[in-house]
Amino acid sequence: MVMGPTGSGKTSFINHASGSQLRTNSGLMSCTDQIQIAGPFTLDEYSITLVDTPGFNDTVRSDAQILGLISDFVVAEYERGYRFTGILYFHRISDNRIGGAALRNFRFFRALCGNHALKSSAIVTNMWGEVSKEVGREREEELMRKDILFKPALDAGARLYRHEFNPESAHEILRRVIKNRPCTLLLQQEIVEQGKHISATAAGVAFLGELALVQQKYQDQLRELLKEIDEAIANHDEDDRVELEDGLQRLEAQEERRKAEERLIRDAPRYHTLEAGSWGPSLIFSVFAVSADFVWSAVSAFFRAAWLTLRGFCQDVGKRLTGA
Ligand SMILES: Nc1nc2c(ncn2[C@@H]2O[C@H](COP(=O)(O)OP(=O)(O)OP(=O)(O)O)[C@@H](O)[C@H]2O)c(=O)[nH]1
Ligand SMILES: [Mg+2]
Repeated sequence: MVMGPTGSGKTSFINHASGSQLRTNSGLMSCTDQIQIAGPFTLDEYSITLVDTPGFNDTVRSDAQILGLISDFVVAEYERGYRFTGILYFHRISDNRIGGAALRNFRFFRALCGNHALKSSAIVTNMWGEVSKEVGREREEELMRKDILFKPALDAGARLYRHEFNPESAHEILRRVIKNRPCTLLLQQEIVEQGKHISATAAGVAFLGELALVQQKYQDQLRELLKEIDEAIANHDEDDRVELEDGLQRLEAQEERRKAEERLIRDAPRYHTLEAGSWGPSLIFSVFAVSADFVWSAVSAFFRAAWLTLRGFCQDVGKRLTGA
C-alpha cells in the first residue's frame, strides 16, 4: 500500500512499478481521490498488486473522509484474511520545508501502522532530480536525524529508500519490500481484534486531537472577534463592524466544517462488513505475494467472519433483552 501527501509521487511510482497508466497530475489540485488498485504484475517470482491511496490534505476530500476510506479498506482486507506485505510512505526530497500537511500525513501513517507494522514499511524519497546531490543528502540526513521527522519510524524498523523516477528504481525498492512477512496494521488490530471504534484507535485519536486544537484556536479567535465587534459598535464604526461580522461568518463556517469532520469520525459505523471492499476476490488474491501464509489467512478469515457474525448476533440479542 502506498501512502503520502498529495503530489508526493505515489501514483507515478505505481505506474513505473506496474506499467499501469493511472492518472497523475502536475497541477495544484489533488489527483487521486479514491483508493485504486494497480496490477497484478509479476516481479521475479512474485505476483504484486499495489494499492494507491489519496493523501491527507487532499484538495477534493476532507481528512475525515480519507481516514474513513483508508480505514474501511484496510479493515475489509483484514476481515477477508489478507495482509499487506509492505507500506510505502512517499516524501519529496525537493521540499525545502516540511509543512503541516506533510507532518500530518506522516503522523497518520505512523498511527495507522503502529510500531510493529513499521518494520514492514519503507519511507521513499523521490524528486532527487530537482535538487543538487549535496542539498538532497543534507535533507535526507536531517529527515533521518530529527525526532519530529522520520527518526522515530526509522528507529522502529522502517527502511529509507530513494526512488529515481524510473521503473528499474521502483522495482529495486519493491524487491526489498516484497521479502517482508505480511503484517497487521495497528488500525486493523484495534478495530477488528480489539473491537475499538475508529475514534478510539491511534489514528482516530490523533485525528480528533488535531481537531481539538483547531477548535481551541476557533474559540480564541471568536473571543477576539466578538470583543472587536463590541468596540466597533461602541465607536459607531459601521465599516469596521461590517468587515468584522463578515470575518465572524467565515470563522463560523470553518467551525461548522470542523464539527462535520468530527461527526464523520465519531458517528462512523462501528464495524465494517465483509462486503466493505469493492474489488473482486481474484484481484485481492494478488495484493500479496503468494505464500504459505495464504492458507492460514483463508482459514482465519473464515473463523473471523463466523466470529463477527456471532458477535453481531449476540449484541442484537443483548440489546433486545436489555431494551437498549
Ligand atoms: N521530477 C520528478 N517528478 C515527479 C517524481 N514523482 C512524481 N513526479 C511528478 O509529480 C507530479 C505528482 O505526481 P503524482 O504521482 O500524481 O502524485 P500523487 O502522490 O499520486 O498525488 P495525488 O494523487 O494528488 O495524491 C506529477 O507531475 C509527476 O510526474 C519524481 O521522482 N521526479
Ligand atoms: Mg495520485
